[in-house]
Amino acid sequence: MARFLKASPAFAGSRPASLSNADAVIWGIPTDCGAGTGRLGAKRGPKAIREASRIWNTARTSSGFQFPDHGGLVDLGDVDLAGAKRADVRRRIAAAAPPIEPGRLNVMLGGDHSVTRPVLEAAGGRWGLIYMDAHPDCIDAYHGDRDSHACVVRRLVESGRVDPRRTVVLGMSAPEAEEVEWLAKHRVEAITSWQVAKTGIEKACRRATQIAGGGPLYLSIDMDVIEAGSVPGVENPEPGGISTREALWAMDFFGRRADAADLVEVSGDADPAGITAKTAARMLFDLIGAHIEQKGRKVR
Ligand SMILES: [Mn+2]
Repeated sequence: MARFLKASPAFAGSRPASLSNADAVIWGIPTDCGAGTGRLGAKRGPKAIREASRIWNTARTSSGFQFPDHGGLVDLGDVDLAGAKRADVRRRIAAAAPPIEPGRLNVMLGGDHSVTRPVLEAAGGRWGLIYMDAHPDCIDAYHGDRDSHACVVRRLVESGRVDPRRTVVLGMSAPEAEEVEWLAKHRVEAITSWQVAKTGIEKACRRATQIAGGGPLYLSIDMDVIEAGSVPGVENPEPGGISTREALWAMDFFGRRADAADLVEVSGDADPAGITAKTAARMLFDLIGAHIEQKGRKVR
């Protein structure tokens, strides 16, 4: 069985090229099997984001870097989940996940946030984690479900795949009491959206890298980290998040530092005017563009 289904359209700026010499690889996991705390539709996220990426004629970052004509961004398409039951989804992700190689930024498009866990589990090793999310996702069980997208960070720490000493939640605005307690107990730092407003996004990003860097670094972005009014098309919109401009600045910063990333929770069903998908596409330009730009500088 094919592990990937070709994406149509592919992400803007991508080229059909071999994975072995790509600067970055993008791939999608179209599922919302771990969702259910709000509105569904994350399974249509990868398609919505790819379509939005093609609205502009030029693939260009907010800082002004234009994707090269022969850039090494490869879009593998979406993991084939046709007919997959929930238990199969994790197996199919594990079988399909492209290996994470040094110097080749690995970018996964969700899907609901539960897909981050099988991706990191397939990657092996022990990771530092920057988790950009309004929610710290460390509930023990959401209505009895331990595989819910509300439990991701807790499961990753328990399995040892993520080092709690090198984990930071960035842009938190809506934790549950149980989560605040868990974060304190495991000494996982959370930089709230209020702290970002107070001291600025640059300081927050530097602090996050200081905590999570110094080893393999994974960046996980839930679109609900951004203020609800700017990204209404997410499963759980939260007022009071970071701004779109702050999120874009963070992409430029982390694109130069992360080994792998994901962007999740764009709900294809609840995105009036497509603004959430368009914002996600621009964030990915900035993240991937920063990586390619920096790599080009190193070669020269
Ligand atoms: Mn969230």
